[in-house]
Amino acid sequence: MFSTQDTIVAIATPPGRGGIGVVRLSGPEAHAIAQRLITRRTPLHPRHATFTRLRSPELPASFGAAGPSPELPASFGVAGRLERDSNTIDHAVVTYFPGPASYTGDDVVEISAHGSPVVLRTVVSAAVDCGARLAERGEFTLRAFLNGRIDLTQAEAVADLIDAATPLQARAAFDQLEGTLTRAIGDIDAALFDLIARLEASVDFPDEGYHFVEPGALARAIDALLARTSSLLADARRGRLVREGLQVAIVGRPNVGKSSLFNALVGSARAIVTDVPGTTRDLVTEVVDLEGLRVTLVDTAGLRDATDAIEAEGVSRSRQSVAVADLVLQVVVDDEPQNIDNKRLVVHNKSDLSPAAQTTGAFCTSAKTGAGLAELRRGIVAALDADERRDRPEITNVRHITLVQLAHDALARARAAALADGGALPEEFVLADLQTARSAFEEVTGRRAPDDLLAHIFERFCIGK
Ligand SMILES: Nc1nc2c(ncn2[C@@H]2O[C@H](COP(=O)(O)OP(=O)(O)OP(=O)(O)O)[C@@H](O)[C@H]2O)c(=O)[nH]1
Ligand SMILES: [Mg+2]
Repeated sequence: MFSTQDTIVAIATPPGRGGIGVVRLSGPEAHAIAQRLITRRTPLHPRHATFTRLRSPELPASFGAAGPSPELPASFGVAGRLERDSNTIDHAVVTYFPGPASYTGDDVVEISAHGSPVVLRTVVSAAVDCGARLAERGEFTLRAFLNGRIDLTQAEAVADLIDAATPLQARAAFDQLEGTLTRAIGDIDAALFDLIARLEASVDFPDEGYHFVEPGALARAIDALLARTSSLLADARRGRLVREGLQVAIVGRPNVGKSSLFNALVGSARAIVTDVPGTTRDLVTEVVDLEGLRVTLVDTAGLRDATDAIEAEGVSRSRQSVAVADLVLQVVVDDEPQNIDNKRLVVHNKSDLSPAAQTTGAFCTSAKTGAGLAELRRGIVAALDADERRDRPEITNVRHITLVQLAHDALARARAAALADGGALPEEFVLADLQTARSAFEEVTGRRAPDDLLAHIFERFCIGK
């Protein structure tokens, strides 16, 4: 399904305009194609940045008519002579990374031009004219995986690192990219492999009555593996929270200032605020970074007997968001009765109007003046129990967690089988569960990865990654 025989091309920088834009080529023809796109005649020196001009072998008439870049200063002349060739596209810095020591493992050429979508698209289509194919989403990273440069967890870490919304997420993704999870799984897998090999030897020579592994020792060896999977899984909840973030719902009666508080915490006038009770009707969400923690804030419709069908739907959504939230901010303005539970913080808002009305244990804020907001932010982080989450978890991705859990369960079954009937059970029973555990680990790292799994994982990527 996936070929690495052709040469792929894509814009690697984000869409839009910028100082620099990068076009990336990867594949056997990358160097030859790049050479046709630049005016410099000498071959590109590996891993050296080369300043040159980009030219298009078949330039669309419209681009040529507008003139390449009339405003370019003559002092920018490359290779001695300023060619006002109508095929010239831009100046560029071109770097050639010969395989296998490149990002993808193939020959790679990176062309850094000015960050103009028109220029970059022209470079890409010129490369296609020279025989390259447009890259699919994540295809550069997929090639790195297929060429054995990185394993699947590291490829996934690239996407996580690019998507990271908080520094903590970015660090956890970077650790994974550096191979922390690869090593943890690799260690377990090596021990498992050794155990399986010894058991298989016993199975292969049953007549000798020779047991390579004594049941007690077998159970102890499995225990050691179980301890390692347990410690990975202990990290998992925290890991998921770091990766996926937490939900904090802001609820309360109409007009108490929920949307105003939401806007103050988000730092922009995201939600509509009016003095009409029942202003907010739908859920409004925004992701904020609270002391490194990714938090999705949810503003909700005020809770009351709804006056129409739209508001009724809004109120029902408010209730749902409370049910799924990790933490609820209950906003009040007077001493109304509150449901107190451990996932709820009471926030007494409009403190500028009624400073006296203090509820014990409540946060006192004014969305209008900003008073008490810093304390509320700290309170949210503390309530989310964030301190213990500040360490970088080894495992964050649900796919990995599910597979490690599966391996863990299989190991537990293998241990039980090893000890059953005082070790009288044939080794095959233990072996079957150990093999199940092993294939789960292989699926984490991608050593065993069906094409549809790969397609699913790389769909998440952007083009050019
Ligand atoms: N003085 C004062 N006014 C506030 C404060 N917070 C909000 N308000 C005002 O209270 C009114 C209602 O604010 P909203 O933020 O729309 O209230 P809400 O709880 O979202 O209301 P619904 O969406 O209708 O449930 C607006 O006129 C705000 O300007 C505050 O801390 N002090
Ligand atoms: Mg509102």
